[in-house]
Amino acid sequence: MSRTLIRNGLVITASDEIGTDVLIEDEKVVALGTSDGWTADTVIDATGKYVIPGGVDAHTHMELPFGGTFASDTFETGTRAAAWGGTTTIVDFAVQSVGGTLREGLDAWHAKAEGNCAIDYAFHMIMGDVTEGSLKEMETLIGEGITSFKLFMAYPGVFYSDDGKILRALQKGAETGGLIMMHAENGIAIDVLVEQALARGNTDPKYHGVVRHALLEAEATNRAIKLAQVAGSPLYIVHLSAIEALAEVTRARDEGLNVFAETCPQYLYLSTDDLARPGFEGAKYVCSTPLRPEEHQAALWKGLRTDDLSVVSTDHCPFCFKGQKELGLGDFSKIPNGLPGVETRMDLLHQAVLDGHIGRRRWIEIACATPARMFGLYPRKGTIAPGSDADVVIYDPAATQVLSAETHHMNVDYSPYEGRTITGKAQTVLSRGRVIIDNGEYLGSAGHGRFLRRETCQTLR
Ligand code: DUC
Ligand code: ZN
Ligand code: ZN
Repeated sequence: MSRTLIRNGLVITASDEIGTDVLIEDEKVVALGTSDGWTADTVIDATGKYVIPGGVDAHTHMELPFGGTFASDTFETGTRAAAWGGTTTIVDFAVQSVGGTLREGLDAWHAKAEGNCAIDYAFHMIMGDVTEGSLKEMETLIGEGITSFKLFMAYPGVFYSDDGKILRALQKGAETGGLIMMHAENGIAIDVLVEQALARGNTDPKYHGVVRHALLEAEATNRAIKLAQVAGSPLYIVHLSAIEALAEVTRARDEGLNVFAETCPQYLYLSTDDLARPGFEGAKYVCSTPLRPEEHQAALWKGLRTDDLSVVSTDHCPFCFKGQKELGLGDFSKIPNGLPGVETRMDLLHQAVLDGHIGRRRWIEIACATPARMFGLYPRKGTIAPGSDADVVIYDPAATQVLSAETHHMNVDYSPYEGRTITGKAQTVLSRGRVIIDNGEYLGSAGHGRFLRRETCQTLR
């Protein structure tokens, strides 16, 4: 048995901040307290540092096929980058293709991930084809720890589900405990606006933000909420970016409905000004839902404080500028949708603590504890407590760093935050008791990360 002792740090969880020591045996946290009399093989001095749970990023897309190309991070490169940024669990999206089964999609994702991950991983399932068969398969998958299912109201002809299919999936979710995650944008209306914009010669990246109108996010969010209400099902809205959509979620929650939503750092820190950068630079900022005008940011921060937004995940879906984003030169609708972010989420949210948007415990709540609870991983992940996996980050709240593609570890040739200075950085990262990052050195290995079978949602009211 190996024992690690982390001494003299400030342990921060979603509920507490305590100056205490942490004892780890093999892969688990076994005790918090005063370490007098405790023996250990390895002692980590965390004086002046935070000791926080490893981040849980509940929304990533490693190797996602999209727009004729693939997201540029593999499970190997993407999970390694996550580790550098203090994230020790990802929940990625396996994809059911049209005409295929959930099983085929899940098997393909297991094959991509197994033996390649630096940190632990789990899967949601994208239902690209809601049929009698795939609805039945939901039950089987829940038994295998795939307990959440993403549907799309956008992308007609690719991932899109109509209202009937959505209602059936929500009903199945209500029956089985599977949580439906919704990409809430009215894709049918958006496609009309795309066609009209291109016909007018409006081909630049900034038009991506214009056609994906905030009201079409709000309308879809409202419709998804009503369908969930009819089905008697909880609902989780992914990557919420618009004030108007947040208002729909807030109203539903005020009515007492089990409606939850996440936002992502790009919506908190970037805006349509970035999409409108000169030349083709704006393509670096094309994702869906799109970036919004800057005034939406204050509403999202408020939503995070009031818990109308419960989670910050990344929607990490990187495409290189050269050769991938460039597929949309002359036609914004052909720019692959997605931004990198798995490495920078914990630090950008720590910056939000310093900027006064959220408190320290709320930082851990939205980045670690709630995503773990929402997706059935708590308290194994998302906290530091006896019995939890020893996924622990020694975090230096005073270290400064300049975000840049030159220094990041994600497999993508640009940083959306190039040149931005932020304060705070993971110094040492443990995944199930093993040090995988230490003072600027990667000590992990592909294949250390294990597949996590998840329970059903633990957040229902
Ligand atoms: N949004 C993105 O930006 N990328 C992948 C899929 C999605 O919904
Ligand atoms: Zn989506
Ligand atoms: Zn996504």
